[in-house]
Amino acid sequence: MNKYLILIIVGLVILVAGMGYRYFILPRGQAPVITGNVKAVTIVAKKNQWRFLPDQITVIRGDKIVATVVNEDDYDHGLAIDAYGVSQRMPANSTITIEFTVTQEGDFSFYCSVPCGEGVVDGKKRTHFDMVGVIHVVPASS
Ligand SMILES: [Cu+2]
Repeated sequence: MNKYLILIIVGLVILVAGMGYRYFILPRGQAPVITGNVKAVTIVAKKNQWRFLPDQITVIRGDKIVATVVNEDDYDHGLAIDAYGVSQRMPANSTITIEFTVTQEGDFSFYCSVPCGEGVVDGKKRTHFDMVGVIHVVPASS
């Protein structure tokens, strides 16, 4: 048999197996959801506070998140959300925009991905490692 014909048949078998898994085996709750809705959020790295505000964000599963991220500090920070493949440097005194779609339900942490030092805020020591937050992705029906 022609080797190209064999390659095409193998390719078709893989394609059909993938579609079969997606439509017949993968539980409905685990399939990615995309609503097409856009949700704008603003996250601010507060000046000399080593914190993101807000540090708790609730969004609806399937929405596209357009995050305006403000760095008020005179030094760089970063914003990383491992679950959604986001990792972006936030240059000093700047505003950046990050877009991603929250296709899966759950609580996903975000954090500063650039070592940014430490300081004392209201008598308490705060550091780079305190720059964390959570994105709560809830189902559309709740
Ligand atoms: Cu940091």
